[in-house]
Amino acid sequence: FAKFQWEDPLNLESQLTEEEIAIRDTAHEYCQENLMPRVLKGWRTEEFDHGILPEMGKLGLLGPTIEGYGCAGVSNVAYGLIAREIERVDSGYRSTASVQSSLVMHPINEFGTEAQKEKYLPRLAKGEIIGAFGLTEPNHGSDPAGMETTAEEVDGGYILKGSKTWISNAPVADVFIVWANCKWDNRVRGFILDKGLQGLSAPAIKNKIALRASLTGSIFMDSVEVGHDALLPKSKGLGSAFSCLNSARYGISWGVMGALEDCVSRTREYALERHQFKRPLASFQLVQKKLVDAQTEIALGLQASLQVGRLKDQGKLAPEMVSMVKRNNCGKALQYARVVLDILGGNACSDEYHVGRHVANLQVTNTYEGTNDIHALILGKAMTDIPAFAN
Ligand code: TGC
Ligand code: FAD
Repeated sequence: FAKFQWEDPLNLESQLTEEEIAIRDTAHEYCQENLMPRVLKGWRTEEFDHGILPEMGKLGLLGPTIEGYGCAGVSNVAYGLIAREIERVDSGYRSTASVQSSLVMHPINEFGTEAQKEKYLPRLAKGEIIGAFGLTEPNHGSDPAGMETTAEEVDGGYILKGSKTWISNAPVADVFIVWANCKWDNRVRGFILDKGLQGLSAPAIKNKIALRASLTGSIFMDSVEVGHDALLPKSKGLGSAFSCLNSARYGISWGVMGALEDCVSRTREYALERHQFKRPLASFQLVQKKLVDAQTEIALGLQASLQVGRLKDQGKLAPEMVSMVKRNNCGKALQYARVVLDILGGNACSDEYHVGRHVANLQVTNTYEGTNDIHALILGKAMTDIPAFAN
């Protein structure tokens, strides 16, 4: 028999290419040596660390699946492995990176003109500029089809009016991908807005109780005038916005497994060291069950994401597959991070033990990019052909 490795129970390592292992190792080393020492400050102060994206850019971690424009052009599995390593430290840092890669660089690459790609992608890849993605509105979260933001065609370009809320990176963004209902044909399209445009503002939402190391804000568009070159011309309908979510949701399915892995490894070590009733906590059956349940979900969740990643690389992806792994992995990560948190006893309360921070973050990952229940309904529609969310 092979020796059982508890940290990689189903030997995921054997399913990765040499290139994927090298990228994973680079990301792991960077995250543990450079992000981990900064996370408590970021969490406590809600301050954005402007050094981080350029550092990630230097290592090729931003927009890594894109070919050309200074991007690495690696597999979707490699992209997932990067997300897992970043989120092993903090979901907020992963959020910052996945918005940049999947929600800003991806739509520019998919729906933009050559000039837009040349203008934005190399700088986004280097982390010189920061991007944000505005789909959610104050009155339209799970149901973006009802969005109130509009674009009107005028001489020389467009005027955008409306607001977006709960937007990652918005307060520090240099470039905004904003989705608006176009008045001329009532279809949703994407626009690139540069920071500093008259009528455009992006104030921070402060005092969050989760994702504190990543900035979140609103986007207000008070008759913002842009040229024709702001339109992403190949974006056609809400499906274009959703196609960006496929990529980000897929990355999140890997990322949250990284967060849960960190929770398990920290609580396992704690359980081995801490004694009660003259025995290590790890010797109690109830404690072992908590660790085993969580580690089993990690092993299964990673296998599922790996399979979806391989299918994505082969062009055989169905969006419902992404809904399944996003929903399952986010739900399981939240549930089991909460279970192992109990192992810390009173120390669960301290941010220095890190697991409570992951639990708070994982509530958000289970909500954004489509809530757990919305993904259940997407899958329910696929199984029954009846859309439970529609009239
Ligand atoms: P529906 O009629 O189902 O679809 C409208 C059009 O879109 C197409 N489509 C997709 N295309 C590609 N990929 C997908 N996953 C797609 N899902 C749908 C569909 O084929 C159709 O195309 P066409 O050509 O026929 O027009 O639309 P609906 O309005 O009924 O949608 C329902 C529902 C619930 C599925 C959808 O509204 C939904 O997914 N809601 C959740 C909203 C959401 O996920 N928001 C995320 C905001 S961004 C964010 O949270 C970033 S956090 C980032 C971070 O910090 O990491
Ligand atoms: P609602 O849609 O009001 O849902 C509230 C509850 O009702 C949920 O439990 C939901 O599952 C349930 N519900 C809604 N409809 C149904 C239904 N038909 N059947 C059953 N239950 C239903 N958005 C962006 O566009 N860009 C970003 O960068 C971004 N970053 C975010 C960062 C953070 C920290 C957070 C918290 C959110 C972010 N979001 C972002 C927004 C996020 O995508 C939305 O919060 C999410 O889609 C849910 O929308 P909502 O908050 O309006 O909840």
